[in-house]
Amino acid sequence: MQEKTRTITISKFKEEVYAGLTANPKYLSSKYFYDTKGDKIFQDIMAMPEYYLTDCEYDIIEKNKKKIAALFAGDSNNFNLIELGAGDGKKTKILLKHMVKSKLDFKYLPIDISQNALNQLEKALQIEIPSLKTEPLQGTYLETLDTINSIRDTKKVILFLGSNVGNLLHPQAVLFLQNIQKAMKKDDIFFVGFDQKKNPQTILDAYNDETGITEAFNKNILMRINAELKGNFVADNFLHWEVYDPETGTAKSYLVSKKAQTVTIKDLDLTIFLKPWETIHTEISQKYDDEVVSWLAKESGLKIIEQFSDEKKYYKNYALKK
Ligand code: AVJ
Repeated sequence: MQEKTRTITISKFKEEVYAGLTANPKYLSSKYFYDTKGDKIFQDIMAMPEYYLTDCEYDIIEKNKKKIAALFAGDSNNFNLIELGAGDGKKTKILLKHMVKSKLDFKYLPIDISQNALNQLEKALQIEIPSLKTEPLQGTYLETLDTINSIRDTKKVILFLGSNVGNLLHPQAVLFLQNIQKAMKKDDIFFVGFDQKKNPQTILDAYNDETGITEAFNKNILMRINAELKGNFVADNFLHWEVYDPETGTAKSYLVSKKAQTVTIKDLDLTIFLKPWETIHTEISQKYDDEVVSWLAKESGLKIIEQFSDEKKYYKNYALKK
């Protein structure tokens, strides 16, 4: 990463950590889960049997790859496939392989907040699909919208898999989707995954596995503050706590302080005091149904043109147009 970008990223991290830990109630943003260690833990999450999201979406893409590829290509002979939050690209690779085999003319532009994830993805793609044209881009979704916006002459297919939109509450999700819509032209396609409402226990289990992988993922944000901002959080002094409200479809993650404790973060010149059982809210994982997805689409000026689901109806991918 360029030095300038890195400085900006770090000061943003500092700023947001400061704001969150001095707020009442306290919070930290889940976008900071993804450092090298966090990327690795998230890969472990995706491989857990409880975390059904990845398997469902993998299934949907595998079973429908022909249809999806045809939908993406339409009658254009050249397009850009832009992926927001590409991560390790496990699911996208099925599509990429199929599309390259079908001789579709396209370029793949993976975007991710984690430079580490992008480097690994690029390396893997060079080996697995050497003829694929790739152009990785580091940044948050919002930062990279500008780049997406600047691609005007070539057809765009925007991928947003993994129910990543679920990290946003509805009002922010609408703003985000409106920005996507503004960056789209008539023939462009937005292909997005929305995890569906289901038995609340299934959802709780996905975010509260017995092996403690999700716990380690949640606590990794504290470890990152320790490493990058000279903090002294003690992971064992916190509980990983997950709640799911079946009425709103909102799953929320917390770190709960097990006792009265002080934490100092040197680089922020900050000492915070946590009361026993005080919370730090770290993540939202919103769940959806067709009605809510239709509402989100309408609010952001998009139309659902097709949808795909797994057999259990746990998860859905929707193709949207302007
Ligand atoms: C990558 C945001 C889709 O919310 O399901 C997994 C992240 N957090 N386990 C999700 C996550 C805890 C995940 N997203």
